[in-house]
Amino acid sequence: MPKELRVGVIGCGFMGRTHSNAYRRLNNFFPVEHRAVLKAICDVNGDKAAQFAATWGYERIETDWKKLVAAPDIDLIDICVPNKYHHDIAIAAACNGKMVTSEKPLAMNVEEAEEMVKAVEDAGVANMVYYNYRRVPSITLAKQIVDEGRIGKPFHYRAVYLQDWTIAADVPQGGDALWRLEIGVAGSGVTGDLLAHSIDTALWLNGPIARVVAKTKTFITERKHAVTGKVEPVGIDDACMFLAEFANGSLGTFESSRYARGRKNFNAFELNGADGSVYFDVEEPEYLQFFEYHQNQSGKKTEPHLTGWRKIHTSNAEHPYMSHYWVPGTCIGYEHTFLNALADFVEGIEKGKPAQPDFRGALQTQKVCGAVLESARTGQWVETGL
Ligand code: SOE
Repeated sequence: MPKELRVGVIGCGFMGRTHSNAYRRLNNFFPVEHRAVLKAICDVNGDKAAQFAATWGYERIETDWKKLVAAPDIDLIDICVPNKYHHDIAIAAACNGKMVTSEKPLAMNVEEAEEMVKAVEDAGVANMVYYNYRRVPSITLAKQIVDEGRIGKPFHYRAVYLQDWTIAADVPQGGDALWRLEIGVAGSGVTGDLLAHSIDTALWLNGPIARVVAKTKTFITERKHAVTGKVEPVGIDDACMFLAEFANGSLGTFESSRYARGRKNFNAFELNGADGSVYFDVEEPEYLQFFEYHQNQSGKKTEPHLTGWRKIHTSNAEHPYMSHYWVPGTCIGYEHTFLNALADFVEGIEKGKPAQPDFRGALQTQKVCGAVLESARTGQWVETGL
């Protein structure tokens, strides 16, 4: 008899959908011991929850998250609501002995994140934050290449994450669809939303960031509130750029904006080391580009006439996660990054090796975001404390 993993998901938005899809597909693709059971979906709007439950196959709905986190038929609470609610839900769930997973960023700020780490660790419950881009096979392959020592001494890390959906001045802020623009609900703008992904990937590939200096910009300073209709100041950062110094001595540049006309979800990075480089951009997610100057196994330099960037189609069974899917040469998509993350989480429970980033891991990203925002306020270099 497979063990059951009875899930209660809180939030019916974009992330509620990506996570629900992952639960539904888990046992089709990954040979884990647990069977995911979509027990309950929670949203304050009961009609919305009922519609969502019918679409995704949840057994029941709940409109009060406080009831769900205490429900005896739930093993895992999965937080897919706006950032403002992560802290209270996660702590209540952990206090009730539930496993907890959450969408990124972990919290509104470092203080909240630290309290959440303490709660899950005191309760001894499994936990993870969905930094899903780590589970793009090409990015996981980049990690493998770095860990194999093929990049050599790192010099530069370069990340950009660009979108363009807030350029129009008449886009409101707030409400179900546009809470990412409301400071009191999101905590920050592109820093916590987009750069948090870039930072998580950077920490994973290139180690701790020691210090940062940042500049943020809010291009449109007032927007109508989607619910109240009142024109209110905009408190989020529309764009953020920062310089970073990694603990390993390499230098980083990070750039993010929601005003990069034409860019819908351009999440890219490059790492340059003495022996090689890797480059990825999510508009071509099935490729990882790798430049090898010096082969680490043979110690030989690549022959000059063969030197060049390799564009690796990450679709062989030997590539990360791909043995679970189709035949070589075929691709997987955005939704599978959540499925891969869930599979890692469940395997982590089964093997007693927690999937990363857990809450403590995600606290590192939160600290870098906090330092970036502080630096943007003060104009000074800020130590991250990592
Ligand atoms: C923002 O537009 C957003 O939906 C992020 O919140 C997600 O984390 C990102 O992956 C796609 O863009």
